[in-house]
Amino acid sequence: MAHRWKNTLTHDDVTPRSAFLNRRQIMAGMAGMGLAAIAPKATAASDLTPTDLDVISQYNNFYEFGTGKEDPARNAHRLTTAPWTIKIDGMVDNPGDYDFADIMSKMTIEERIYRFRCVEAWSMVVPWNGFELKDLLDLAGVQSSAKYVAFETLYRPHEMIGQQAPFLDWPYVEGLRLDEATHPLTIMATGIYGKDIPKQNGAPLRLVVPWKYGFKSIKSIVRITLTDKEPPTSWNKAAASEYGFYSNVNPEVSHPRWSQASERPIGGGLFAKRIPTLMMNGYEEDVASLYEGMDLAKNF
Ligand SMILES: Nc1nc2c(c(=O)[nH]1)N[C@H]1C(S)=C(S)[C@@H](COP(=O)(O)O)O[C@H]1N2
Ligand SMILES: [Mo]
Repeated sequence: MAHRWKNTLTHDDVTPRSAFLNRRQIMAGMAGMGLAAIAPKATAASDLTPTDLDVISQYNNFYEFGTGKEDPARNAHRLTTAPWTIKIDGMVDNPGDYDFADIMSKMTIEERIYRFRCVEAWSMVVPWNGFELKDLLDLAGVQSSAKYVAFETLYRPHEMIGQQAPFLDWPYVEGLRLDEATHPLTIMATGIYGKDIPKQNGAPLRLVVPWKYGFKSIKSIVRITLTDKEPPTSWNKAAASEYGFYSNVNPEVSHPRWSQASERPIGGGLFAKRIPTLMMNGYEEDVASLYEGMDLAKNF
């Protein structure tokens, strides 16, 4: 494989689920023989066994539909996702309203199996389908003055009923530096497990930046703006001392209220133990060069 992210495997190729379950069952047997100490290896951080779809789609953060982990699955059915338009504006040659279906007809959809690490210290492995954000930005024609990309989620309180309460300053906004946005690991996800992305996971398209904490991966995007200024981001506006602009996964920099050294795999079942968190969520080799010379403890 020339590039790890140009991954042509499907989720069935990466440790088939049945084999994973068998290994667990074998270990359940060993536990009875006093060998339980080896069991945590089943969920080593290098394990890219995709999390089950029912877990990925029923344990969510999407405050537009409520703050509980089960609220999005319960409430997101209200969201209308077709037609869907994404405004691309700012420092681009071709500003305008881009129709989602039209974008999809032009993009190459790939599968990317990524670790997903929330700042709350839980994680999953998600088999996303989507396209590189760079390909969409190329359609818009980024001008050389642009340094950052700003993103905005839909604001539609009668469908996104969480927006009727001031949980956050709506609409949800996020941002990336342009070189982060055009990195080949950065995708717009439009599916999971080969099906349309569930509404609670950010239909019809959401950002996925696998080396950053999950809150950077903004859902249900309606606007993308190219700018020369660092854009405001929702969690930084809510608590600047806790959530910075960069938000790269970093086991060495604690959240003011908890350690980031380890994480809890969601849906891991009987033997799920906390696993060590990897620098840049395991993508350090691919992206560390973007941050050369930067103090990542200060620029958190
Ligand atoms: N618009 C919007 N995007 C969002 C959020 C949100 O509340 N609203 N939550 C973020 C957080 S904190 C996380 S961890 C991920 C969760 O994605 P998932 O539910 O698909 O696992 O979405 C991110 N994107
Ligand atoms: Mo999160």
